[in-house]
Amino acid sequence: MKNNRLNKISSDTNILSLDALIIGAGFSGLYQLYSLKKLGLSAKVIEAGSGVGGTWYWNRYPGARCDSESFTYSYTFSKELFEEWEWTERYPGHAEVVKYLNYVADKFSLKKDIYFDKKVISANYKENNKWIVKTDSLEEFESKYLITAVGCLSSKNIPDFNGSDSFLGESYHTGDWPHEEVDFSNKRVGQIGTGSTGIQSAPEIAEKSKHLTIFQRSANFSVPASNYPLSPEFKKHIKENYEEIKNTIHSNTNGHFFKFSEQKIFDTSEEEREKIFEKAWINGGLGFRACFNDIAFDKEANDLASDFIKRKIRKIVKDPKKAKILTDIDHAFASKRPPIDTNYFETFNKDNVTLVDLKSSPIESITPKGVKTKDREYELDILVYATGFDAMTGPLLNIDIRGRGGIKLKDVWNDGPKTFLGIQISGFPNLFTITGPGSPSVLCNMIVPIEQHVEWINDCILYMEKNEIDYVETTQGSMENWTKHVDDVANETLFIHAKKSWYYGANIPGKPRGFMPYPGGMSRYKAICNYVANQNYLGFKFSNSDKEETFVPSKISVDILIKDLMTK
Ligand code: NA7
Repeated sequence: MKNNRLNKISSDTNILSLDALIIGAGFSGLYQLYSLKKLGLSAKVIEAGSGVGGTWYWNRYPGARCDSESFTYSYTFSKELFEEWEWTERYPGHAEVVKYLNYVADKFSLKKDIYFDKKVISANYKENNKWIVKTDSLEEFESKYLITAVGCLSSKNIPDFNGSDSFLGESYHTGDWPHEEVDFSNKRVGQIGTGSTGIQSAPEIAEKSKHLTIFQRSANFSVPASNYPLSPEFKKHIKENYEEIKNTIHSNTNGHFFKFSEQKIFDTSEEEREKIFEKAWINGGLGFRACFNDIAFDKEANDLASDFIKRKIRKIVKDPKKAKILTDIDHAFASKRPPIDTNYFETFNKDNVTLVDLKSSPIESITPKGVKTKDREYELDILVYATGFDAMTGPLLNIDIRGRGGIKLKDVWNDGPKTFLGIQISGFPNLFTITGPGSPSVLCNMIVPIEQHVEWINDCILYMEKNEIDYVETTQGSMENWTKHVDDVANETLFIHAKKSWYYGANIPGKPRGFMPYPGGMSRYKAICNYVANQNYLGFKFSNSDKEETFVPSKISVDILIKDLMTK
């Protein structure tokens, strides 16, 4: 294996020279570091936070909790790790996830290879097969491979309201929550946003504050999480069933343990249907949408599920005016990311909670005292922005990434993100983007695509090192075909009934619209990736700096490959 760049400081400069540099120390970055070290490569991670955790390091708002079940939100690459870690609840809270990642980092001695408190500001590809990476503390690194592990939901979105800076109270974005406890006692709190995050934080803030005003622009579906402490028997069961759990989540279409029912909604009587919905509601969680085979695919079936949830909301929320605002939902169930909650709708029955319908009375400005809508001003001590993220592209475009000939990623993605498999971008050799746009990532239990991506990238790097290849780069055609394929598949799904969602980039003014994650399912995606690798990396080209294109891409075009695989 070619390995002549180990940890050496270039003699003429102060640049640390590495085989691989990884940006981000969350789930992706930690596993990528572990994997590359196993290959014997020199690799380091640069992380903006002071600790490991990535998204979970920053998202520590009240109620922050994973919506994948804990036993599936675990790495499966190490049986020993899987068997020795014990989750305490059905869904892990943010502090427990951070604890888990610290445990992983310590177990595999990863922290010594992580630079904390450093933010990558630029990454430039130089023609001599080197990426030059700079941080905000002005260090420079050079590496053959650059791997972004920056997460999909890590670039916060703070809407540009008139007078945003004028508020004299405290204001926080949920995705950049302070490490010190925020004291809500006796405070009048305003929360803008009712997505997955706002739905988690509102009940907790209402509990702790004098008054909570929830500003809702779009009503949202939510299903009870039905969280509970895990029993000793269940913990034992998890440890004893590592293989089955691993195989199930890695072969399932969404990376979760639950499977979609075989039963179709219109094959059941009304009475039977109601019973099935009721059982799924009590069981709670993301599995609700799988209680019938067709909720996620057939609009009429989906309408029945939507109707069931709306009836539940009306039953829970005592004030019919509030219930009306909360059920005025403009999208199909699960066509936006479906939140799961603990007492969200019940929160609106509390005397100290006000619901403001921004549809009828939009926010006009943020004032020194609080929030002014068309109808009135709400005086606040604390303002919480639960306003989401510049998803998938934001974390990458926050870094000034320039590829071959100085071409800027920002310019390449001017009309919307384009990748091949979500993993590579033409013009950016040896750059791998874990869970980039075009990967299934955010549509799945994230750990599953993360492990798959890291392993695929590792195999590709191993292939290159064994064959003494200097660079790998996807082709423009592969990228165009894949991006079109992602869009075509999205057009066949119910996602088109929520074109205002962040999946389409619609939450960020000026962001190009296009469905970003791959909606064809994790199992199909994995089959495509494996096929690509088995065909000597079909859709990619390899070459050496001294020899032009030693490896020629296969003649089979990627669209033929996709068509072929889609019919299997
Ligand atoms: P989301 O799902 O993007 O939700 C953001 C919320 O903020 C949503 O209710 C938005 O209303 C609202 N929002 C955004 N901009 C505005 C403005 N300008 N005015 C009023 N309201 C606004 O982000 P989350 O953090 O909740 O969830 C993101 C993911 O993180 C989630 O799927 C989990 O995987 C973790 P809108 O619906 O756009 O009308």
